[in-house]
Amino acid sequence: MKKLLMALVVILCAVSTVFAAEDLSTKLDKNKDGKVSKKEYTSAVSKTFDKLDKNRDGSITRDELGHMDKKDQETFIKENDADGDGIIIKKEFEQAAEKRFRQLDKNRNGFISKDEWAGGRSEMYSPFALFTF
Ligand SMILES: [Ca+2]
Ligand SMILES: [Ca+2]
Ligand SMILES: [Ca+2]
Repeated sequence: MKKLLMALVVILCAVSTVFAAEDLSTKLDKNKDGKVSKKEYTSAVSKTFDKLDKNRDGSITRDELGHMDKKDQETFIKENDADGDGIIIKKEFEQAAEKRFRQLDKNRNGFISKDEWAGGRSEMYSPFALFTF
C-alpha cells in the first residue's frame, strides 16, 4: 500500500511539473478560446511591465532586472530599449511587444494560436519567460 502511495505521489509530482511548464499561452488565454488575442496579449504585457517596474517610476532600469542573469538583461534591454538610453519606458516596452505580436501572428488574423506561439518561442529570445504571473 505504501509503495502504491509513493508511486501516486511521484505521478502527481510529474503531472504538476507538466502543468507548471504548460504553455504560457494558456495563462494568457483568459477567455479560453485556445488562442491569445491582441487584447489578452496587451493586458499581459502591461502587467508584466508594472511588475518589472519595481519602483513604479514608469520605466524599467537595469537595476530592476536584477533577478535575471546578465545575458538575459542585455538581451532584454537590447530588445526593448528603442532609443538606446538604457532605460525602458512603457511605450518602448509596448512597442517592442507589439512587434513581437506581429512576428508571432504568422497568419495575421489578430490572434496567436497555440502553434504560432510554440513556433515563436523557439525562434526568439524568450520574452515569454518574463510573463511570470
Ligand atoms: Ca483568447
Ligand atoms: Ca522603474
Ligand atoms: Ca529607452
